[in-house]
Amino acid sequence: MGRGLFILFEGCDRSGKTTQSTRLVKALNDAGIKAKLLKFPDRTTAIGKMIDGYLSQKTKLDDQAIHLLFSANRWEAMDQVRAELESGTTLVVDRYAFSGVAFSAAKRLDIKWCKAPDVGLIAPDRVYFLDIHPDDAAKRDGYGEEIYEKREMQIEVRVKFFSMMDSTWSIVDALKDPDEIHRQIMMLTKQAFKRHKESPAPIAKLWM
Ligand code: FDM
Repeated sequence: MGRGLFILFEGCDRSGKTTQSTRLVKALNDAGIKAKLLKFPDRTTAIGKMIDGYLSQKTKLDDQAIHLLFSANRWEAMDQVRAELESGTTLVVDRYAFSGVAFSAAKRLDIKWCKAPDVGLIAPDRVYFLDIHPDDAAKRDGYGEEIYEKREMQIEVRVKFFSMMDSTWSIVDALKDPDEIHRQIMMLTKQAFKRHKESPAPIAKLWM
């Protein structure tokens, strides 16, 4: 059996990543493909709890310090991620290093500095960018509770995401009907499996 695929969902807040990543995992499992959902930040670890305190505005941290904690929160998961992929499980991930860079660079940290701690993480096979304008996202439920859910910040974050896109990314219109978005994502994922079957690629490293 070959390795699993490493598939990311990225996007601004309230773009529907959680809904769509959950649906993708269920659909893959229903089709007999071993798949699991991961989420970053993983707020359950010791590092994740510090991140949660910061995001929910209970504690304050320097921009640089929180950036490094987000990265550390990914690194602490890498052994597990590699083991799962090698055992044939496809991992669907709700946010990853691109969120790390987009949010910190939106705060005016240097983009090269932002990327550095995540260099060498496992690289994604595919990235689905659920694109929504922050003004539309602001109309959705629950918006505005966490530290970054502010219009100016989200607009800047979206620009930073666009600056990092390459051929592994697909932009999905997050304002479309959720069923239609799911169908589009399933189609893209089937194509990714087909390509990987025809020419299997080893697990690669990010930004190297
Ligand atoms: N976020 C997320 C970052 O600033 N850096 C990161 O590396 C990651 C993974 O944390 F505002 C931000 C993005 C978002 C917040 O988002 C947590 P969720 O997806 O709502 O938990």
